[in-house]
Amino acid sequence: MDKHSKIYVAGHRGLVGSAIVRHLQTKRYNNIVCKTSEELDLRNQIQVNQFFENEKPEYVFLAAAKVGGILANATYPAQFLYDNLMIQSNVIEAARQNDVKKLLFLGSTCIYPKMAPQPLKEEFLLTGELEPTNEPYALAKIAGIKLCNAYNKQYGTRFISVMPTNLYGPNDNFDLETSHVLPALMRKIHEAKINREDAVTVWGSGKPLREFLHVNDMADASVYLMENCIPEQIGDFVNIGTGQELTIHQLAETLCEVIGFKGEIIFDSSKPDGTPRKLTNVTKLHQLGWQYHIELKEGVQDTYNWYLDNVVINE
Ligand code: GFB
Repeated sequence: MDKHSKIYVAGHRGLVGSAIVRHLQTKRYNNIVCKTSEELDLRNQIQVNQFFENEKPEYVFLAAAKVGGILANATYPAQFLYDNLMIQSNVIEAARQNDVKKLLFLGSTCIYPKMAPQPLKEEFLLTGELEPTNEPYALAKIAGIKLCNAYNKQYGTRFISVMPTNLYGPNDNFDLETSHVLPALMRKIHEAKINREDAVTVWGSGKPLREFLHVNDMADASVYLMENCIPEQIGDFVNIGTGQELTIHQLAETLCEVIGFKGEIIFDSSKPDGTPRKLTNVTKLHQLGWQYHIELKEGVQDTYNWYLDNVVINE
C-alpha cells in the first residue's frame, strides 16, 4: 500500500473499523473511502457491486459485521448468521470482480471449538463442537475464512484472514444487553460508583478466562499485516492477541480499581458463562513480526478516560 492507494474500510464506524481509519490517518494514508450502513447496505449484493465498480478500491479492510456479546449472540442468532454471511460474501466477491489488490477479513477467536486445547493454535479450527452461545457468529466467520482461502486458490486473489481475541477500546458498544463483557462491566461499575451503590453484578460465575486486546493494537496489527504479509506467509488465517488471560472476576477487580469503585462484586449465576477459555497462541503472529504493545490496565484506563469524555457527558 502506498499513501495514495485507495483504501476501503468497511465498518468504519465500529470499534475496529474506526480504529483502523484512525491508524491509517496517523500513518498518513490519504485516500480512505468509507460508507455508512445507511449509504451502503453491505447485505445487498447489487449495491455492493455498484459501489466497488464506482470506487475501485485497491485495498479493503473488511471490519463490517453484526457483532455483540454473549447475550446478543443468544438473542439474535439469525441476524448473526445471515447478516455476517451476506456482508462478507458480497464484499469478498465484489473485491474479486474489481481486482482488489489485497483484502483483510476480520473474524474472531470464537471460531474455535469450545473445548479446544489451550492456547488456541490456528490448526485447532474445526476439530470439535463450537461454543453454543456464539455458534451462528462463529459459523459465519469460519465460512469467511474458507471463502477467502478458496478465492486465493481458484482466482489468485490475496485475501488474508485475521482472528482477534476479545477487543475493547474507544468507540466500543456500551449497551448493557448487547455489549461485550469489558465495556458492559466498565459502564456498570462506573454507574455503581456514581450512584453510590454497595455492589455491582457480574454475569455468570466470574470463573471463565478471557484475553483482551486494545483495539488500537488490533488496528496496528491489521495495517502491519496488510502492508507486510501475503497469504502464503499467513496460511488460512492468523490469531491476533496478547497471549495473556485473566478471569472475569479479575477483570471486574481491575475495572473497580481503575474506576475507583470499592463496593462488592456479586455474581448472577442465571447468566451464561460461555466458553471457559479462549487464549490465543500468538506464535505465528510473532513469527510474522508483530506483537501487542498496550497492557490491559493501561488500555482500561485509556478506555475509561474516553468513556468519561464521550459517553458520560452525552447522557
Ligand atoms: O464479551 P462476552 O459477552 O462474550 O463475555 P464472549 C462473556 C463472558 O463475560 C461470560 C461474562 O463469561 C459472561 O458471563 N460477563 C460478566 C459478562 N458480566 C457480563 C456483562 O455484564 N456483559 C457481558 N456481555 N458478559 C464473544 C462472542 O464471546 O467473544 C462474540 O459472543 C465475539 O461473538 C467475542 O466472538 C470476541 O467472550 O463469551
